[in-house]
Amino acid sequence: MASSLTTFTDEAKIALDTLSGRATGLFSPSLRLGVTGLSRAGKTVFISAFVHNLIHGGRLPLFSAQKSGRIARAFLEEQPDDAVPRFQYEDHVAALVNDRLWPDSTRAISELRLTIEYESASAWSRMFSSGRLSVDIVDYPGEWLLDLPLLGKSYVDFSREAFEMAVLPVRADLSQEWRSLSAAVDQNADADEMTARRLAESFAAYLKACKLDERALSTLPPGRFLMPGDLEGSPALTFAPLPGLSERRARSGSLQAMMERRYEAYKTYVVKPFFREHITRLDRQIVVIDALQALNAGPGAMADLERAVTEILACFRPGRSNFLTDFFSRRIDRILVAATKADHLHHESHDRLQAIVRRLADRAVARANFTGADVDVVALAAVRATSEGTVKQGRETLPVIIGTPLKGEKINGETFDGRTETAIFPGDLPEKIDAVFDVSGPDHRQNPGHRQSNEDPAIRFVRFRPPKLERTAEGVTLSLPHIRLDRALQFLIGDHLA
Ligand SMILES: Nc1nc2c(ncn2[C@@H]2O[C@H](COP(=O)(O)OP(=O)(O)OP(=O)(O)O)[C@@H](O)[C@H]2O)c(=O)[nH]1
Ligand SMILES: [Mg+2]
Repeated sequence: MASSLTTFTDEAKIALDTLSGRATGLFSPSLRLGVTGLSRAGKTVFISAFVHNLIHGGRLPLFSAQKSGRIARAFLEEQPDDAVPRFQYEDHVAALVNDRLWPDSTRAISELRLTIEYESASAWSRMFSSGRLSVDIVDYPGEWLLDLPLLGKSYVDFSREAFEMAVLPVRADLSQEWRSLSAAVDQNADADEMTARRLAESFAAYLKACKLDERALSTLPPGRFLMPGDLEGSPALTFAPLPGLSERRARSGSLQAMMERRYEAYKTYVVKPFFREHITRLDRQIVVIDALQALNAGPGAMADLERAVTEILACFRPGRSNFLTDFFSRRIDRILVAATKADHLHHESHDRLQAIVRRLADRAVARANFTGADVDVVALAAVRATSEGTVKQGRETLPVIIGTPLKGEKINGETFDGRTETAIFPGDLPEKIDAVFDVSGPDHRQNPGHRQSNEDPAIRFVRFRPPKLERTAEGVTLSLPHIRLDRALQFLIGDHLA
């Protein structure tokens, strides 16, 4: 009796929660905005700048609610999900503004609720809208998203594809050690924990090596091998693909059977809950990419970035798999693909960068056969670390960018101390964008993996410290400078404040 009573109250409570959730939703609408991208792409900096500019009334001429003075205030509120870590906004902003340091890498999911009080532009909407919008911002690793395709793949498929990717010229040398280790094991031998661990560690080391700066390759699944979160060392993360598997059922008790079971556990306990609890509840999505890094590494890295964006977009395609159709409770209607760090280029190149991202996103949309949401692109800098100027060199006047390179950064043999401002000529992006995608071009054929360090990259890429913020006479720091962040805001939330 007692237990059925609990069941009843639990159920009633869930029903009530849902009802009251709906009711509050009516009076104070909320919008769930997903922010994703591969590691180091710029998610944390983007969210910090997004929130900071709204709270502090930053200069946002392309964000119409702000421009027309209709935003009364924006402030942080308690987030709706108790079990998700909070996005540590205050820490990130303190690092950026006070210490002029970039925030630490975050590597897991986090959430923040920003509430905006505004006045609608039309008298009609003013009568019906609450004048409040809560934006729930969810920051999560793109690596985790790239796991979705695993749901439709058996362990044998996963293994075969992993080996196919590993022997491609861009990865062959990096995967060498793992492949030889795999070749030496017998998948039919008795399952052995140490063998499983050695293979898993070697496989993870190969996946990590692909991400190193000079390769700049995008990620291969399983995403948690790179971003384990709290699952590090669990059996669901201790498996690896095996070579040359047939479709025949693995012998029970064999190494293959063990690996297969763990692969299935990874899907059940890691991939599915993540999608159900987080991805299917999103309304809008921004995918942050580091296109400059890929451009610098050459067409192979660009092709790889395009593959990752294609797979990411495919995850948001409604009705993709039975699993997702069952769970999508909301529908994502807008997706923004944003190339950040545009402040590494002179403004003359910003439109070119945007054109490159447009091409990449268009191809990804076509390849993912994606419909159902508006996809837009932007080249932006969430935090602008540089200013612009010109330098005379002989008769020529060169456009330069001026900033404080991070301690230890090097240009032409000079190493910076993290305090000295310097002007650098960043280089131009090519006018004809075909070349940057052309994996059959001479640039790529000579060197399919990556540029040699002695080759001149497209852009001279130095990492700068965050900017020094101006203070007013009253000692108030002004908002964080940016490039086209307002355009991103307008696309992502502008229509909800109209
Ligand atoms: N100049 C400049 N650098 C940026 C900008 N955004 C990000 N960066 C650089 O990119 C690095 C990574 O940015 P994060 O925002 O931490 O990236 P993330 O996607 O959150 O990375 P993880 O938390 O590791 O997944 C920063 O440490 C900066 O060096 C920007 O707008 N301008
Ligand atoms: Mg982060």
